[in-house]
Amino acid sequence: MSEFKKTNCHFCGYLCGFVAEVEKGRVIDLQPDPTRYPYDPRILAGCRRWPMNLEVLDHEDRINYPLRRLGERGSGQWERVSWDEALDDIAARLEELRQTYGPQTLASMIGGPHTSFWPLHRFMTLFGSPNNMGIGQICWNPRIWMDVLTFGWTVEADITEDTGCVIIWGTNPAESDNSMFWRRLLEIGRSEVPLIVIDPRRTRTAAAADLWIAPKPGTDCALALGLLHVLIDEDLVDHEFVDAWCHGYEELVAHVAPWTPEVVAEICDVPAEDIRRVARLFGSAATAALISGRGIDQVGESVAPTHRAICCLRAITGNVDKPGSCVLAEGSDFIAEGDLEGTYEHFEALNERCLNTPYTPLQCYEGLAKAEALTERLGRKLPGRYLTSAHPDLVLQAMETGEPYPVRALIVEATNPLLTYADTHRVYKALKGLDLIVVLDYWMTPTAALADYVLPAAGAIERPTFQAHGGVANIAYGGPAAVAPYYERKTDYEIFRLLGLRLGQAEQWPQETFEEAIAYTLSPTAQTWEDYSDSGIYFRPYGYAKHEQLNEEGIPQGFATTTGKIELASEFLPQVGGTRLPVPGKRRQLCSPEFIKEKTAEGWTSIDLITGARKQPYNASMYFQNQAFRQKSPEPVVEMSEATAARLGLEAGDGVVLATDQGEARFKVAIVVMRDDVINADYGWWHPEWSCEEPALGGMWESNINCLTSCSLDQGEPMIGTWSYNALDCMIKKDDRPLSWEPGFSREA
Ligand SMILES: Nc1nc2c(c(=O)[nH]1)N[C@H]1C(S)=C(S)[C@@H](COP(=O)(O)OP(=O)(O)OC[C@H]3O[C@@H](n4cnc5c(=O)[nH]c(N)nc54)[C@H](O)[C@@H]3O)O[C@H]1N2
Ligand SMILES: Nc1nc2c(c(=O)[nH]1)N[C@H]1C(S)=C(S)[C@@H](COP(=O)(O)OP(=O)(O)OC[C@H]3O[C@@H](n4cnc5c(=O)[nH]c(N)nc54)[C@H](O)[C@@H]3O)O[C@H]1N2
Ligand code: SF4
Ligand SMILES: [Mo]
Repeated sequence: MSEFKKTNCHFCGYLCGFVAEVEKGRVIDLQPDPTRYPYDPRILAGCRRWPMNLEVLDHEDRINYPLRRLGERGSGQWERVSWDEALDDIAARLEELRQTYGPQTLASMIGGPHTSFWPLHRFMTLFGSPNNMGIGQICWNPRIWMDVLTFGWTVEADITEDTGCVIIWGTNPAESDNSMFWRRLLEIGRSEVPLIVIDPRRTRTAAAADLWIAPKPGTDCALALGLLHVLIDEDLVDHEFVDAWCHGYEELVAHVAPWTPEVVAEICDVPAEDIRRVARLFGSAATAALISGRGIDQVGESVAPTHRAICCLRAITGNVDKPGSCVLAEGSDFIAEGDLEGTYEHFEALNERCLNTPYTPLQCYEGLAKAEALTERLGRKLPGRYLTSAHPDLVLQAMETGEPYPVRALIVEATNPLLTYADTHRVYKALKGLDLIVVLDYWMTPTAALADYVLPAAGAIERPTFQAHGGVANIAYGGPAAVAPYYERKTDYEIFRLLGLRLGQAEQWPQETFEEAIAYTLSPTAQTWEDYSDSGIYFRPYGYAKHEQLNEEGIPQGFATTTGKIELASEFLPQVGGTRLPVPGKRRQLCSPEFIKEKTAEGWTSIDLITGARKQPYNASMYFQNQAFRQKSPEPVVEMSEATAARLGLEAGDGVVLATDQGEARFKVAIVVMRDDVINADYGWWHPEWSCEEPALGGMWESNINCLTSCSLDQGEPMIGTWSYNALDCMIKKDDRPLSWEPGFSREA
């Protein structure tokens, strides 16, 4: 007899609902669930990943039992141990290290939003360490910071019938976000509403647009300043809104005066007339929306000013919190991650040990406290652990040198840092020197291969899901597990809880299962776990013009900023080393002059580089196990325009090697439509079918673009510490050596 259970796919952040047919605790079939958010047949038809759920549940390469290292680190020799053996030993070793070096000796690494990270963060908090690393400086957070400090909270695009113009800036939802949002953009592209895409590559999103602007990478701040100049010059400003709700308009006017379209055209290498056209389309629409992404999140020094300038574009055109523009999210009704993590409760201890403080005065506990003092006025809690996450340059340094204190242990959850963190050689060396590494993953990865323990994580379908975006919006989606985890896998929550119980944290983990923890998270709301499981979503529609709502004293609540208004000129940022108004930063230089000279003499050419632009079907270093995907996209590629290829003497399919001071990686050339002065290299490539032991580490040294990148603070953004994966430089040369991805390649040859 089979049963039918609701559950969710988690192969992307969209978490589509499914119905699983379950027999004797095993899923025998899985079908889309039309009754639950966010069902859309077009999305499922366009998604190549979901059928993989069944295969992955019981894939022969999955890790099913706790593994303990035998032999040298990386030697690939493991023994299966029981959970008790593994957790008792890990806890004992962590306790010993804590006694010797203090709790800050434990660091952690996380990746993209593959799971709920607050259980790890809670564990770290209670252990006493602030040293969680991850996406805190490069994915999502720079935008959160600048939105919060300009508007008092985060903003989201609200594309409705009212929307009269859309700008998509440095994001390519056609590949990165196969969701309703992309479907909506396609409709906009076909309608009368102008759709503008700003991207050095002619992406599928750009192809759907009315206007494609391709600035030189990393010049977006100048472009935004140029747009502001035109809006002001041509009086496309919503004066009523600006007078009532914006602070520092006159300062902004003076600031952008020199940024004429002609000046900006020179910097960005786009026609001045295009800059005027974009400004006119955006400024003359009654309502306009603007969405940005990774293309401007990961550009080092310029990240904060670019986001600030974009905030100003929305504000002076009045496109804030009105239907069809960009709306302020609301704090969550359910318990926010900041509270689940215990960050605020243990603030003092974490702050004392925080490595970031003097280096990145915003991305640290002191910066968080200053921002929190503003947002708490409207009762909103920031996801503290992301916004304070430790800078990898500093943590790696503490691993390498023991300064300012030794970091000797590492927990790695849902990330593959040897492929996805900057400067692979450095990460590799640092990991090799540690006393204890614990990895939680589904698979043996190159990173897991270096661990002392690999713990088998339960995936979607086997665990409940609750995607809450750090609690910066009043929405969460997901649903229940269809089955108990297969074999001896456990949910990430349970693993951290069981470890916590062994380290004196018993009282802080009252909920035994992740399901109970989610039910507790929902407890302040009217929705129960059962309601949530049934509908697949917690959502309360947001209101508009919330700044006009009257507070208890009968005056409009305004914006949760220093001045209560939208801060075009920031009163806050100078307190943390920033400027009142956006000023573009310098670009990251990965190649030293000596290196360029030496390589040039050897026949290499210098060229601009962007990395990791999203493509289906892979996701960072994931899904390379899928044979159908591998057939469809068999080789790591570097994209370039036809003119660039001709200039470099290359043709489609040629092998090339890219290099910087940090290292090298090899790719195949693909010819696409994009700017002529830049190339785009894939990221995440390794061979899951090879064994992960040293020295091959799953083949990850060959085509790993992060062998070239760097997270060093010296050229990072000074308040947050953002490093660059875009707007980079590298050297390139043709390389005829066969790549291991080619058919017939033999490892022995
Ligand atoms: N298939 C797939 N989907 C994913 C992921 C994945 O790995 N694979 N990862 C997920 C994650 S972690 C994230 S953060 C999101 C990111 O999702 P997006 O923000 O949509 O990221 P990308 O698709 O890389 O789009 C960034 C775009 O910026 C452009 N760009 C690069 N440099 C510049 C620049 O200097 N200026 C401008 N204006 N544009 C620039 C690139 O050409 C690229 O098209 O995607 C998520 N979705
Ligand atoms: N050069 C370059 N580097 C980049 C980027 C870029 O564009 N260019 N993008 C950056 C960005 S935005 C991001 S977000 C990161 C992404 O970086 P990562 O998140 O490190 O990348 P993934 O390859 O998705 O690694 C996820 C790992 O987690 C495992 N996993 C998945 N789900 C779970 C789970 O529920 N529990 C556990 N325990 N494990 C799980 C997977 O098996 C996989 O090994 O990369 C960053 N690095
Ligand atoms: S769109 Fe994302 S969540 Fe939905 S089925 Fe595809 S991979 Fe899964
Ligand atoms: Mo990301």
